[in-house]
Amino acid sequence: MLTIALSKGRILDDTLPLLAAAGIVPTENPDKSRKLIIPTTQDDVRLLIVRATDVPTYVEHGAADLGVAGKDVLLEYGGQGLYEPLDLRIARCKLMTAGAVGAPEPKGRLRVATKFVNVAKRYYAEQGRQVDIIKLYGSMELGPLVGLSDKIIDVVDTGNTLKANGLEAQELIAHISSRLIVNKASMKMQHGRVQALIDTLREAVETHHPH
Ligand code: PRT
Ligand code: MG
Repeated sequence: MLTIALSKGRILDDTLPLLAAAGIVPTENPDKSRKLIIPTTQDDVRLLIVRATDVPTYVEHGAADLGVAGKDVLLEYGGQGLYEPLDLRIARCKLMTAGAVGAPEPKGRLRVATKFVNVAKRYYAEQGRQVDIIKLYGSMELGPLVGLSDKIIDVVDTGNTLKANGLEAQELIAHISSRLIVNKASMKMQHGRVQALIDTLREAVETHHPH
């Protein structure tokens, strides 16, 4: 059995056409189903539906052989425990700092609210900047509006969410897209199957999302 971990929403929506090109089609609609394990038209391939931030955990521990995760999630997860053989070029966005429109750059310690705590620490350490990182799990945009923080770090696509909350994007930390990730033991023990799937997905990416 090959198990592929995915999150509902944009990653699932953009991954299904790529999997279909490899002949892997879920036997029920994962967006509608309450099931967390979804069989596919290939008897020996199944999908696991998990939270986006949990995908690397399932794959590193071998509960899934493969997974699809945003580069933002992978940067935050860190570590050397996974292979990342393919950029799927889906769910693209940018990881950015943002602050209130027109707000002056604060003197002294900067307060940054984010769910990307590790990314934030690394980013400001590289700049030699003293910061207090405030961990949030969502609605980061509120931080600067209510005086919780000076800035936020979040992923930005159209910028509409920032704009609707009186914020503006400032520095680019990383361009983001989703990556295929593979468990290290699966890559060894099931090398033929896994490599064949990677190769097919690579071709599907070239067709669906050419450079
Ligand atoms: O929703 P949940 O808490 O379960 O987890 P999640 O938010 O991490 O998952 P999901 O499915 O929303 O996002 C999965 C992946 O999609 C992320 O890890 C990113 O790699 C990628 N992605 C691409 C995005 C966006 N675009 C995006 N726009 N993830 C989130 N957003 C959010 C952003 O956080 C902000 O709230 O959309 C809002 C900004 O969008 P704009 O268009 O207004 O700028
Ligand atoms: Mg979300």
